[in-house]
Amino acid sequence: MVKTTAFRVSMVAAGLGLALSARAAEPPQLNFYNWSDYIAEDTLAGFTRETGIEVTYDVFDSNEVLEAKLLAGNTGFDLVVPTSDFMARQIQAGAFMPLDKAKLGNYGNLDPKIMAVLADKDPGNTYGVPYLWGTTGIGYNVDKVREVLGEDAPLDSWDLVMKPENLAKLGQCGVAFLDAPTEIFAAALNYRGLDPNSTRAADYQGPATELMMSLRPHITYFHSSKYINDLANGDICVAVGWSGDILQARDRAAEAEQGVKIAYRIPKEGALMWVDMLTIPKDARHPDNAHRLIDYLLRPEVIAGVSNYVAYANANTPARALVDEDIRNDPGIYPSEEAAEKLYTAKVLPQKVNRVITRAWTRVKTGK
Ligand code: N2P
Repeated sequence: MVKTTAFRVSMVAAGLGLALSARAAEPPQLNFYNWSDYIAEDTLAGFTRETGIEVTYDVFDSNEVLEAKLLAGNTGFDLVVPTSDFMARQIQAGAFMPLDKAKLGNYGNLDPKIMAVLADKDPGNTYGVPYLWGTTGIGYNVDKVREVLGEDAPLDSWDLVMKPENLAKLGQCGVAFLDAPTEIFAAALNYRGLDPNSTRAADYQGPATELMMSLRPHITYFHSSKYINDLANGDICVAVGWSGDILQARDRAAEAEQGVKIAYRIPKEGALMWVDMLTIPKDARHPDNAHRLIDYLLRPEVIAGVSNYVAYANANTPARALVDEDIRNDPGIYPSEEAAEKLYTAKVLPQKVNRVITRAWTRVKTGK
Protein backbone atom coordinates (compact mmCIF):
# COMPACT_ATOMS: atom_id res chain seq x y z
CA MET A 1 0.00 0.00 0.00
CA VAL A 2 2.69 2.46 1.08
CA LYS A 3 4.75 1.29 -1.80
CA THR A 4 1.97 1.97 -4.30
CA THR A 5 1.40 5.54 -3.09
CA ALA A 6 5.08 6.32 -3.17
CA PHE A 7 5.24 4.91 -6.66
CA ARG A 8 2.33 7.07 -7.82
CA VAL A 9 3.80 10.20 -6.25
CA SER A 10 7.12 9.64 -7.94
CA MET A 11 5.45 9.01 -11.30
CA VAL A 12 3.54 12.30 -11.05
CA ALA A 13 6.69 14.14 -10.03
CA ALA A 14 8.59 12.65 -12.94
CA GLY A 15 5.84 13.69 -15.33
CA LEU A 16 5.84 17.25 -14.05
CA GLY A 17 9.60 17.45 -14.16
CA LEU A 18 9.61 16.37 -17.75
CA ALA A 19 7.00 18.91 -18.73
CA LEU A 20 8.67 21.75 -16.85
CA SER A 21 12.24 21.27 -17.95
CA ALA A 22 12.81 19.54 -21.22
CA ARG A 23 16.39 20.82 -21.00
CA ALA A 24 17.21 18.67 -17.99
CA ALA A 25 16.15 15.70 -20.06
CA GLU A 26 18.85 16.29 -22.68
CA PRO A 27 22.07 14.47 -21.78
CA PRO A 28 25.19 16.70 -21.76
CA GLN A 29 26.32 15.60 -25.20
CA LEU A 30 26.64 17.20 -28.60
CA ASN A 31 27.65 15.83 -32.01
CA PHE A 32 29.24 18.52 -34.12
CA TYR A 33 30.15 17.97 -37.80
CA ASN A 34 32.37 20.78 -39.06
CA TRP A 35 34.78 21.52 -41.90
CA SER A 36 38.36 20.36 -41.27
CA ASP A 37 40.86 23.00 -40.07
CA TYR A 38 37.98 25.27 -39.12
CA ILE A 39 38.08 25.84 -35.35
CA ALA A 40 40.60 27.04 -32.77
CA GLU A 41 42.45 24.56 -30.58
CA ASP A 42 40.71 25.63 -27.39
CA THR A 43 37.19 26.48 -28.63
CA LEU A 44 35.42 23.24 -27.77
CA ALA A 45 37.43 22.68 -24.59
CA GLY A 46 36.33 26.12 -23.38
CA PHE A 47 32.70 25.29 -24.14
CA THR A 48 32.87 21.96 -22.30
CA ARG A 49 34.59 23.52 -19.29
CA GLU A 50 31.81 26.04 -18.97
CA THR A 51 28.75 23.91 -19.76
CA GLY A 52 29.78 20.34 -18.96
CA ILE A 53 28.58 19.35 -22.44
CA GLU A 54 30.89 16.80 -24.09
CA VAL A 55 31.36 17.45 -27.79
CA THR A 56 31.94 14.63 -30.25
CA TYR A 57 33.69 16.33 -33.13
CA ASP A 58 33.85 15.03 -36.70
CA VAL A 59 35.11 16.77 -39.82
CA PHE A 60 34.40 16.86 -43.56
CA ASP A 61 35.81 18.82 -46.48
CA SER A 62 32.98 18.75 -49.03
CA ASN A 63 29.48 20.19 -49.20
CA GLU A 64 28.44 17.24 -51.34
CA VAL A 65 29.45 14.78 -48.62
CA LEU A 66 27.54 16.72 -45.96
CA GLU A 67 24.52 17.03 -48.23
CA ALA A 68 24.35 13.32 -48.98
CA LYS A 69 24.24 12.61 -45.24
CA LEU A 70 21.67 15.31 -44.50
CA LEU A 71 19.32 14.18 -47.23
CA ALA A 72 19.58 10.55 -46.14
CA GLY A 73 18.63 11.68 -42.61
CA ASN A 74 19.55 10.12 -39.27
CA THR A 75 23.00 11.65 -39.36
CA GLY A 76 23.36 11.58 -35.59
CA PHE A 77 24.67 15.15 -35.79
CA ASP A 78 23.27 18.05 -33.75
CA LEU A 79 25.15 20.81 -35.51
CA VAL A 80 26.42 20.98 -39.12
CA VAL A 81 27.97 23.72 -41.29
CA PRO A 82 26.78 23.83 -44.92
CA THR A 83 27.77 26.73 -47.19
CA SER A 84 24.82 29.12 -47.63
CA ASP A 85 23.91 28.13 -51.21
CA PHE A 86 23.87 24.44 -50.26
CA MET A 87 21.95 25.31 -47.09
CA ALA A 88 19.28 27.01 -49.22
CA ARG A 89 18.43 23.86 -51.12
CA GLN A 90 18.68 21.74 -47.96
CA ILE A 91 16.14 24.09 -46.33
CA GLN A 92 13.82 23.41 -49.24
CA ALA A 93 14.30 19.69 -48.64
CA GLY A 94 13.27 20.13 -44.98
CA ALA A 95 16.67 19.16 -43.58
CA PHE A 96 16.80 21.57 -40.63
CA MET A 97 15.06 22.60 -37.45
CA PRO A 98 14.16 26.31 -37.13
CA LEU A 99 16.45 28.10 -34.68
CA ASP A 100 14.97 29.26 -31.39
CA LYS A 101 16.39 32.76 -31.24
CA ALA A 102 15.19 33.17 -27.64
CA LYS A 103 18.01 30.76 -26.80
CA LEU A 104 20.61 32.83 -28.65
CA GLY A 105 21.31 35.79 -26.37
CA ASN A 106 24.30 36.85 -28.47
CA TYR A 107 22.41 36.90 -31.77
CA GLY A 108 22.49 40.70 -31.88
CA ASN A 109 26.27 40.59 -32.46
CA LEU A 110 25.73 39.49 -36.06
CA ASP A 111 26.40 42.06 -38.77
CA PRO A 112 22.95 43.15 -40.06
CA LYS A 113 24.28 43.70 -43.60
CA ILE A 114 25.51 40.12 -43.84
CA MET A 115 22.25 38.86 -42.32
CA ALA A 116 20.25 40.77 -44.95
CA VAL A 117 22.25 39.14 -47.75
CA LEU A 118 21.80 35.71 -46.15
CA ALA A 119 18.04 36.21 -45.87
CA ASP A 120 18.01 35.72 -49.62
CA LYS A 121 18.96 32.06 -49.08
CA ASP A 122 17.23 31.66 -45.72
CA PRO A 123 14.13 33.87 -45.50
CA GLY A 124 13.84 35.48 -42.08
CA ASN A 125 17.25 33.99 -41.16
CA THR A 126 15.19 31.11 -39.80
CA TYR A 127 17.57 28.17 -40.01
CA GLY A 128 21.16 29.39 -40.07
CA VAL A 129 23.68 31.54 -38.24
CA PRO A 130 26.84 32.56 -40.16
CA TYR A 131 29.99 30.95 -38.79
CA LEU A 132 32.90 32.07 -41.00
CA TRP A 133 33.31 33.28 -44.57
CA GLY A 134 36.05 33.35 -47.14
CA THR A 135 36.95 33.22 -50.81
CA THR A 136 38.10 30.62 -53.34
CA GLY A 137 41.32 31.77 -54.96
CA ILE A 138 44.94 30.81 -55.60
CA GLY A 139 47.68 29.80 -53.17
CA TYR A 140 51.23 29.50 -54.39
CA ASN A 141 54.80 28.88 -53.37
CA VAL A 142 56.39 32.26 -54.06
CA ASP A 143 59.89 31.04 -54.99
CA LYS A 144 58.91 27.93 -56.93
CA VAL A 145 56.37 29.73 -59.09
CA ARG A 146 58.99 32.35 -59.98
CA GLU A 147 61.50 29.64 -60.68
CA VAL A 148 59.15 27.83 -63.05
CA LEU A 149 57.37 30.76 -64.74
CA GLY A 150 59.91 33.54 -64.40
CA GLU A 151 59.62 37.05 -63.02
CA ASP A 152 56.45 37.93 -64.95
CA ALA A 153 54.36 35.06 -63.67
CA PRO A 154 50.76 36.38 -63.65
CA LEU A 155 50.32 36.04 -59.89
CA ASP A 156 47.32 38.36 -59.74
CA SER A 157 45.31 36.58 -62.44
CA TRP A 158 43.48 33.31 -63.06
CA ASP A 159 45.83 33.10 -66.08
CA LEU A 160 48.29 31.55 -63.62
CA VAL A 161 46.28 28.33 -63.38
CA MET A 162 43.79 28.54 -66.24
CA LYS A 163 46.19 29.05 -69.14
CA PRO A 164 47.27 25.52 -70.08
CA GLU A 165 50.79 26.66 -71.01
CA ASN A 166 51.29 28.08 -67.49
CA LEU A 167 49.75 25.11 -65.75
CA ALA A 168 51.86 22.72 -67.81
CA LYS A 169 54.98 24.30 -66.30
CA LEU A 170 53.52 24.44 -62.79
CA GLY A 171 52.58 20.77 -63.11
CA GLN A 172 56.30 20.01 -62.69
CA CYS A 173 56.20 21.25 -59.09
CA GLY A 174 52.68 20.06 -58.24
CA VAL A 175 49.18 21.48 -58.67
CA ALA A 176 46.08 20.91 -56.52
CA PHE A 177 42.51 21.91 -57.31
CA LEU A 178 39.63 21.73 -54.85
CA ASP A 179 37.31 18.78 -55.30
CA ALA A 180 34.39 21.22 -55.23
CA PRO A 181 32.55 20.97 -58.57
CA THR A 182 30.28 24.00 -58.22
CA GLU A 183 33.14 26.27 -57.11
CA ILE A 184 35.65 25.21 -59.75
CA PHE A 185 33.08 25.37 -62.55
CA ALA A 186 32.04 28.85 -61.37
CA ALA A 187 35.70 29.95 -61.57
CA ALA A 188 36.09 28.41 -65.03
CA LEU A 189 32.91 30.09 -66.34
CA ASN A 190 33.95 33.44 -64.86
CA TYR A 191 37.38 33.09 -66.48
CA ARG A 192 35.70 32.40 -69.81
CA GLY A 193 33.66 35.61 -69.42
CA LEU A 194 30.44 33.69 -68.73
CA ASP A 195 28.05 33.96 -65.80
CA PRO A 196 29.59 31.99 -62.89
CA ASN A 197 26.01 31.10 -61.94
CA SER A 198 24.98 30.08 -65.43
CA THR A 199 21.84 27.94 -65.59
CA ARG A 200 22.61 26.82 -69.16
CA ALA A 201 23.67 23.19 -69.32
CA ALA A 202 25.63 23.96 -72.49
CA ASP A 203 27.95 26.39 -70.65
CA TYR A 204 29.07 23.60 -68.33
CA GLN A 205 29.19 20.84 -70.94
CA GLY A 206 30.90 23.13 -73.46
CA PRO A 207 33.38 25.88 -72.50
CA ALA A 208 33.77 25.06 -68.79
CA THR A 209 34.43 21.35 -69.36
CA GLU A 210 36.70 22.09 -72.33
CA LEU A 211 38.78 24.48 -70.25
CA MET A 212 39.05 21.99 -67.39
CA MET A 213 39.94 19.15 -69.78
CA SER A 214 42.77 21.24 -71.21
CA LEU A 215 44.11 21.75 -67.66
CA ARG A 216 43.46 18.21 -66.44
CA PRO A 217 46.78 16.64 -67.57
CA HIS A 218 48.69 19.15 -65.44
CA ILE A 219 46.62 18.84 -62.25
CA THR A 220 48.35 16.59 -59.75
CA TYR A 221 45.19 15.92 -57.73
CA PHE A 222 41.71 17.11 -56.78
CA HIS A 223 41.25 17.25 -53.00
CA SER A 224 39.83 19.80 -50.58
CA SER A 225 42.04 19.58 -47.48
CA LYS A 226 45.29 17.77 -48.27
CA TYR A 227 46.73 20.83 -50.05
CA ILE A 228 47.30 22.70 -46.77
CA ASN A 229 50.20 20.50 -45.65
CA ASP A 230 51.40 19.84 -49.20
CA LEU A 231 51.78 23.57 -49.85
CA ALA A 232 53.42 24.11 -46.47
CA ASN A 233 55.92 21.28 -47.07
CA GLY A 234 56.72 22.32 -50.62
CA ASP A 235 55.21 19.13 -52.10
CA ILE A 236 53.00 21.19 -54.42
CA CYS A 237 53.60 24.72 -55.66
CA VAL A 238 50.09 25.94 -56.44
CA ALA A 239 46.57 25.26 -55.22
CA VAL A 240 43.15 26.54 -56.18
CA GLY A 241 41.76 26.54 -52.69
CA TRP A 242 40.09 28.33 -49.80
CA SER A 243 41.57 31.55 -48.45
CA GLY A 244 42.05 30.59 -44.80
CA ASP A 245 43.34 27.13 -45.62
CA ILE A 246 46.06 28.61 -47.81
CA LEU A 247 46.91 31.15 -45.12
CA GLN A 248 47.14 28.30 -42.62
CA ALA A 249 49.60 26.68 -45.05
CA ARG A 250 51.55 29.94 -45.09
CA ASP A 251 51.70 29.94 -41.28
CA ARG A 252 52.63 26.26 -41.03
CA ALA A 253 55.42 26.84 -43.57
CA ALA A 254 56.72 29.82 -41.60
CA GLU A 255 56.71 27.77 -38.38
CA ALA A 256 58.58 24.88 -40.01
CA GLU A 257 61.38 27.28 -41.02
CA GLN A 258 62.32 25.31 -44.12
CA GLY A 259 62.32 28.38 -46.32
CA VAL A 260 58.90 27.73 -47.90
CA LYS A 261 56.99 30.97 -48.55
CA ILE A 262 53.27 30.72 -49.36
CA ALA A 263 50.97 33.53 -50.50
CA TYR A 264 47.24 33.77 -51.24
CA ARG A 265 45.67 35.93 -53.94
CA ILE A 266 42.15 36.80 -54.96
CA PRO A 267 42.67 37.05 -58.74
CA LYS A 268 41.82 40.35 -60.38
CA GLU A 269 39.10 38.82 -62.56
CA GLY A 270 37.13 38.09 -59.39
CA ALA A 271 36.47 35.06 -57.22
CA LEU A 272 33.77 33.28 -55.28
CA MET A 273 32.90 34.54 -51.82
CA TRP A 274 30.98 32.14 -49.60
CA VAL A 275 29.55 31.97 -46.08
CA ASP A 276 29.34 28.78 -44.00
CA MET A 277 26.28 28.41 -41.79
CA LEU A 278 25.65 26.82 -38.39
CA THR A 279 22.47 24.74 -38.73
CA ILE A 280 20.68 22.07 -36.68
CA PRO A 281 19.46 18.93 -38.51
CA LYS A 282 15.74 18.34 -38.17
CA ASP A 283 16.21 15.08 -36.27
CA ALA A 284 19.00 16.31 -33.94
CA ARG A 285 18.83 14.61 -30.53
CA HIS A 286 20.52 17.46 -28.62
CA PRO A 287 19.03 20.64 -30.08
CA ASP A 288 19.28 22.58 -26.80
CA ASN A 289 22.96 21.83 -26.53
CA ALA A 290 23.40 22.82 -30.18
CA HIS A 291 21.80 26.19 -29.42
CA ARG A 292 24.18 26.60 -26.50
CA LEU A 293 27.22 25.99 -28.71
CA ILE A 294 25.88 28.37 -31.38
CA ASP A 295 25.40 31.04 -28.72
CA TYR A 296 28.92 30.38 -27.39
CA LEU A 297 30.32 30.82 -30.91
CA LEU A 298 28.42 34.11 -31.14
CA ARG A 299 30.51 35.58 -28.33
CA PRO A 300 32.92 38.15 -29.79
CA GLU A 301 35.97 36.81 -27.94
CA VAL A 302 35.24 33.20 -28.91
CA ILE A 303 34.71 33.79 -32.64
CA ALA A 304 37.61 36.26 -32.80
CA GLY A 305 39.78 33.47 -31.36
CA VAL A 306 38.57 31.16 -34.13
CA SER A 307 39.28 33.75 -36.86
CA ASN A 308 42.75 34.35 -35.46
CA TYR A 309 43.47 30.64 -35.51
CA VAL A 310 42.05 29.62 -38.91
CA ALA A 311 42.43 32.89 -40.88
CA TYR A 312 38.79 33.13 -41.96
CA ALA A 313 36.63 36.21 -41.44
CA ASN A 314 33.55 36.13 -39.22
CA ALA A 315 30.25 38.00 -39.33
CA ASN A 316 30.31 39.26 -35.74
CA THR A 317 30.44 43.05 -35.45
CA PRO A 318 31.99 43.44 -31.97
CA ALA A 319 34.49 40.65 -32.75
CA ARG A 320 36.11 42.81 -35.40
CA ALA A 321 38.08 44.81 -32.82
CA LEU A 322 39.28 41.59 -31.18
CA VAL A 323 40.66 40.01 -34.33
CA ASP A 324 44.49 40.28 -34.52
CA GLU A 325 45.64 43.23 -36.55
CA ASP A 326 47.53 41.13 -39.10
CA ILE A 327 44.34 39.12 -39.74
CA ARG A 328 42.10 42.18 -39.92
CA ASN A 329 44.45 43.90 -42.33
CA ASP A 330 45.15 40.87 -44.52
CA PRO A 331 43.45 41.55 -47.89
CA GLY A 332 43.22 37.79 -48.42
CA ILE A 333 40.94 37.56 -45.36
CA TYR A 334 39.09 40.87 -45.31
CA PRO A 335 39.29 41.89 -49.01
CA SER A 336 39.85 45.51 -50.02
CA GLU A 337 36.84 47.36 -51.37
CA GLU A 338 38.23 47.11 -54.87
CA ALA A 339 38.64 43.33 -54.61
CA ALA A 340 35.25 43.00 -52.91
CA GLU A 341 33.55 44.53 -55.92
CA LYS A 342 34.83 41.69 -58.08
CA LEU A 343 33.67 38.93 -55.78
CA TYR A 344 30.60 36.93 -56.73
CA THR A 345 28.40 34.63 -54.67
CA ALA A 346 26.80 31.31 -55.60
CA LYS A 347 23.12 31.24 -56.45
CA VAL A 348 20.91 28.22 -55.95
CA LEU A 349 20.87 26.42 -59.30
CA PRO A 350 18.01 24.31 -60.67
CA GLN A 351 18.34 20.61 -59.81
CA LYS A 352 18.70 19.83 -63.52
CA VAL A 353 21.80 22.01 -63.71
CA ASN A 354 23.25 20.42 -60.58
CA ARG A 355 22.99 17.03 -62.26
CA VAL A 356 24.79 18.38 -65.33
CA ILE A 357 27.55 19.73 -63.06
CA THR A 358 27.95 16.40 -61.27
CA ARG A 359 28.30 14.50 -64.55
CA ALA A 360 30.67 17.04 -66.08
CA TRP A 361 32.81 16.96 -62.94
CA THR A 362 33.19 13.19 -63.16
CA ARG A 363 34.43 13.63 -66.72
CA VAL A 364 36.91 16.31 -65.62
CA LYS A 365 38.26 14.26 -62.71
CA THR A 366 38.66 11.07 -64.70
CA GLY A 367 39.91 13.00 -67.73
CA LYS A 368 37.61 11.01 -70.04
C1 N2P B 1 37.98 24.87 -44.08
C2 N2P B 1 37.23 24.89 -45.35
C3 N2P B 1 36.54 26.15 -45.61
C4 N2P B 1 35.13 25.93 -45.92
N1 N2P B 1 38.99 23.92 -44.17
C5 N2P B 1 34.78 26.11 -47.32
N2 N2P B 1 33.42 26.48 -47.43
